[in-house]
Amino acid sequence: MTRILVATDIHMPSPYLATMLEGIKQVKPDALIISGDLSVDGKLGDIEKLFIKLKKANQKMRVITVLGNHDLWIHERDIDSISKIERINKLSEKYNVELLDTINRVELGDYDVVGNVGWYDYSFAPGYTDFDYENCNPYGFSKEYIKSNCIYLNTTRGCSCPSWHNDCIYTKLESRSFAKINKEKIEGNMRGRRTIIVTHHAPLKDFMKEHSFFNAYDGQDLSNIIFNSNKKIVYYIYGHLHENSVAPKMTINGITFINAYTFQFKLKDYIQNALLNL
Ligand SMILES: [Mn+2]
Repeated sequence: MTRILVATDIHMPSPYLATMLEGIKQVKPDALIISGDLSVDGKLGDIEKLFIKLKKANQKMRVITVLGNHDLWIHERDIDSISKIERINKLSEKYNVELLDTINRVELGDYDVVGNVGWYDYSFAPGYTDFDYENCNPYGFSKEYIKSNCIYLNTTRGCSCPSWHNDCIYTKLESRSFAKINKEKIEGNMRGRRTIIVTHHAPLKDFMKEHSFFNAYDGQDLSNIIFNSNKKIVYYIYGHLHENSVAPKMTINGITFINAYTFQFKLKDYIQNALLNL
């Protein structure tokens, strides 16, 4: 039997890290799977701290992760978000962390684990135009206004528009193409064995509690991959929605979908709900 703990949206520096580390010590899992957003604003130092603490908590435990939108946010030394993935990959190799954004597939007992950040293609909030999204303009703010108010990642408290809305400023990616490529990679990396898919972004619109403009940034519809009976998906681990998914754990057509975010609040909940015995 393989014991897996799941975690998501740790957002280092994190108030949930202590709970997770205690959970790891008590459960002694064979592997920890994290569905992205390791950091709050993409600082490599914060990601490195997380890797060090996880390895310290249990040296034998494998750490398998994807990145999240916050991890792809760029700073001065990052040319674009793709180069950011490469930099985080180097860090992952140093700490023996298996980064699914660059590794196609890893094996866990009889299971394959595939995935990546996922991303959004704007299809989760229909009814708005491309112009609305591409100009980050839900409130009629100009792009210049949002840039001047929100570009300083360290002073988000003074920011008058939601920072998570500004991926189009903080990341250098063409969203639709990136989402499409990541979707194709996931499909191409499955090979008919029992599979765990991991993405940061949500794969089904039905998981979202609310329906608004901002849901465009929550994910993209992967139902045609997920519900293809040849694919043998057993678990789907995702994040990004924090406490805003309809249920942290739900089974649809034999596939268990897990967003472990709320389990991380209390040690008892974490140990009970975030542990999978394969
Ligand atoms: Mn996120």
